[in-house]
Amino acid sequence: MAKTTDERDTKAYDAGQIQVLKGLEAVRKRPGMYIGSTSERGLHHLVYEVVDNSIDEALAGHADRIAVIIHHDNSITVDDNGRGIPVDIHPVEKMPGVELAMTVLHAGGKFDKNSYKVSGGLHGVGVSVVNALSEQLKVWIKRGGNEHYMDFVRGDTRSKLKVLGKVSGKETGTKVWFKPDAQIFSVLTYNYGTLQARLRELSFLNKGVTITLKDERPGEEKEETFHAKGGLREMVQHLNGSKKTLHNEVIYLETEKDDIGIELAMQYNDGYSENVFSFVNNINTHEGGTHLTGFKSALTRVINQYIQKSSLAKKDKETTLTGDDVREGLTAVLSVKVREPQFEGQTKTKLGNSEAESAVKSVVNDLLGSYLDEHPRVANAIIDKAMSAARAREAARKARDLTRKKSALDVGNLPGKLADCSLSDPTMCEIYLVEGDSAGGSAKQGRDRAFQAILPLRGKIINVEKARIDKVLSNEEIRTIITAIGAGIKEEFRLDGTRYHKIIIMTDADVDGAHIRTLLLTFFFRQMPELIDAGFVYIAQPPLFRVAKGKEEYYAYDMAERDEIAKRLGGGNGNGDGKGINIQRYKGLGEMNPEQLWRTTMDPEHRTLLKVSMEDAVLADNIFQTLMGDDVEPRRVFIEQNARFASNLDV
Ligand code: 0RA
Repeated sequence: MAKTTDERDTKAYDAGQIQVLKGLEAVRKRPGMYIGSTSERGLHHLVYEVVDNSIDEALAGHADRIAVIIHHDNSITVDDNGRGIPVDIHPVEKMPGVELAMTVLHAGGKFDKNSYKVSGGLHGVGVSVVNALSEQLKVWIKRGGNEHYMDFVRGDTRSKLKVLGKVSGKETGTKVWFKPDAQIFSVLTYNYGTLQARLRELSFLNKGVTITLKDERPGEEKEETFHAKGGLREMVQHLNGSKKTLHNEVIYLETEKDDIGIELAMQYNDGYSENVFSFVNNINTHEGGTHLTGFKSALTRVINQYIQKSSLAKKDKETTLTGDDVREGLTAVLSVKVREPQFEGQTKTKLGNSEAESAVKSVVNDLLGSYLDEHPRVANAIIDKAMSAARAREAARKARDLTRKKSALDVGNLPGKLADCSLSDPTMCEIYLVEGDSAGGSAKQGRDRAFQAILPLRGKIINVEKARIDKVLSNEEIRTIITAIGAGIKEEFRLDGTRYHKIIIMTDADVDGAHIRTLLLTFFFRQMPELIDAGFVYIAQPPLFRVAKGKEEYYAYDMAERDEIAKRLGGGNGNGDGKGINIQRYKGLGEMNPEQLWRTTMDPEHRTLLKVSMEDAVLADNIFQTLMGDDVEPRRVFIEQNARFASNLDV
């Protein structure tokens, strides 16, 4: 058969090069397929991809230092002291190893089959993807006594591999510099904090590796070093921060089982939440998976077994602790290294390998079991905590049954303090949660009783972040609120059960008022987040000043407005004083009579309400943690600066 021109041209390339063209063009055409997005996330992903390669060298025992630099033009350098990417000609692909790695998709495995590669899964698309998506990339390799150099433009080789000069034979490493392509990325500015968080995490996850991050951008200059001699132990200490711990030593194990590397660190604090993080090959498995299941079931089993074996069982022999009980106050990080991870789930962050479950389960059973035997004081502290969690769980169940019964939409069961409205259509109805009995009284008199209900709250309600659920539910004010709203809480919350579509928090404009408001918002956030999501929670805005002249009176909601009104009333002399102008500063809601309260704060025609939004639940959670955590100072600052999670909305 006669050869066509096309076939002859094709033959002029070798197989490897054809793949080059096809491969990297595909990456540039559909970058999202390889790095997830071309916005900020994707931009940072480029750095992680290169760093992952260096981490692989470290895990194979050949590198212990990785340096990352953000240059003035948002180009990046990643430098390591590993073996250096191979530079010899690949026997099949007929090009230097480094060129193969940089220009062929998934070339990694082609020249190092036996090494223990753990990066993979989410990242692990290969450094060639970074090359394809960079306007320019340069690589320096110290290997075999020479420094080699090569560079690329948008994935294409610009200059062939060359030797720059001699180095000492012991000196090895790889340095990659790249500038993300403005034709590809919509965001080109690196966020120091994002890189910092990931590099710090990598240092915890890869014990002993020193990672530095340097920012050279004008005005941003800084440099940090991340190094965790104790690995995950230090990560757990970092996570527990200033919390009070139940035992000093972080419980730690590191081993290998069935070819799976397993590292676990855990420490209990006296709080009520569970903070367990899991990783597979350095990737955060947000959705958990088999490894996490193995850990959780072993933990529950080991602790229950310890109770059975010890005399504790006699005291409390009915108790079988649940997983939730034994994880109350637990901070733990589990990291496994798996050769061929199967990632599943919505965001591909759930491990599917079944062998990981049995390996982790058996290791935690054995090693944690003997740890507890050898450390009875630690064991007892943990068991005390879990036992009291179990008792609280039981008490909470009873309390919940009680509120559930009471919350039937039966008017007879509504709390006595509630002045309910006469309409019954929830979409028309609103409830004011009012600080104090006296303001509550004014609100009851001033309201439009057709659609406005008033619930006065006495004193401060309980801090729901610091108290356990049973205590929260036994608090009188809290129970009253739950019953009045009528939609239940937590798992049993039903949005369509809510009796009001506006739940309006009305507190004094002082620090105490801000505190009560914060406590209420924390309560809603923790117990009825759906209510915030639905946009049903509001904050009333009472005026701060009354400005009057003779029979004319106006209300001002801030000082600027006060001065403006005073100026107007003052006949244009701008002083606001004298001339019979009376300025009253409201210190509390109680200083307003019912009529004033209605006109300024409750009348839908004139009032301003702030709608509480939860656009970013994670951010809200952080804010509440800051507010309600153990540190007093940030809470004080926050309260003084007022609610940040409320967005202005005229209703
Ligand atoms: C394949 C084989 C060998 C090293 C590497 C890849 C390697 C890649 C990168 C990327 C960044 N830093 C890196 N360091 C090493 C080693 C082959 C050998 O020496 O036997």
